[in-house]
Amino acid sequence: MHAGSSWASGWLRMSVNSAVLPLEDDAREVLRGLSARPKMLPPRLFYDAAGSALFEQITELPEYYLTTTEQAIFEQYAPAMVRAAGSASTIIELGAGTARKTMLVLRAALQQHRSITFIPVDVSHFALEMAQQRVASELPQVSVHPLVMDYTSKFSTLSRLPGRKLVLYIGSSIGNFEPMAASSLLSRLRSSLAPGDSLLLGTDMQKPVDILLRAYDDSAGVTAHFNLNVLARINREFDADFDLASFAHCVRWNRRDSRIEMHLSSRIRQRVCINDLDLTVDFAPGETIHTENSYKFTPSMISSLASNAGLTIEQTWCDERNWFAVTLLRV
Ligand code: AVI
Repeated sequence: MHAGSSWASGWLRMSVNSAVLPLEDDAREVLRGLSARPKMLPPRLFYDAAGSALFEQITELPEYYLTTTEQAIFEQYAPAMVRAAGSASTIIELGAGTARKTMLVLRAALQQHRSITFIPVDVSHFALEMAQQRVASELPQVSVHPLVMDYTSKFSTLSRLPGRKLVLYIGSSIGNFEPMAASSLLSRLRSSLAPGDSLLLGTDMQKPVDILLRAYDDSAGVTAHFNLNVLARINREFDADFDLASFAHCVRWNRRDSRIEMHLSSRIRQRVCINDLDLTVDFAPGETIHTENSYKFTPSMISSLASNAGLTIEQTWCDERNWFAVTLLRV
């Protein structure tokens, strides 16, 4: 794959196939996941347009402390973070979302550099447009070059970007990867950066279980809706007949692996047809589809993640309850 246009010309695009490949990947993963025992689906399937909008709603729920806690850390420490990162003039954000917290970093970077380039990276055009509009209206001095790319599979484009780089990977998105996959992702990221470049990594920390369970099973039912939306997506994209009312949102704390798990539990014995995949799936009452893991970290888990990826921990910033951490890692 190659960048289809010069990075200086605005939007960066991967090859023409990038719009087609994910669908084929989705079909393969739905087939494999629903044929497996226990049944599972990859969490990236949550993020169609409806799922992305539901996730935005989740970030505003009182029970979902992650976003507000991380935001408060950035509000307090963004200037210190940017100083500690050194003289980075190119700021890259993986899984850019709406770039709310990033604005704090960009503002702090502008205090230290007259010219800053911001590269939000996401598979979703929609998220990138929102990020671009926000930065253009609030910080017109920053030059924004959105990059449409699946950062979970490749980083090669990043190595061609000029200047000292600071990568933001925040929101505890790393927590949705299995530990080996998380280390491998960070290690591939490290290989595409140069010595002296750095990464700000946001991680949700272990805390009392009742707080964790409420964050993923909110009283307004938004997270339940977000979880069930994956079945609506499979109905629409693969001509399936999941009856959403026959599945229940189910959240568990897995102490051994230090993670919150989301499942969809079949309320009854039932058979579901996924016509486009020529697949029939039988469910026993109470049988589940495992849809997401969200790892909750300890300082030693962050240390292992960093050392497995060949990165050095330089500094960590936390809120006063130690519920969330933002760690500066150096290449
Ligand atoms: C995107 N990610 C960090 C969220 C999390 O907390 O693991 C996804 C999410 N799942 C349910 N609520 C939010």
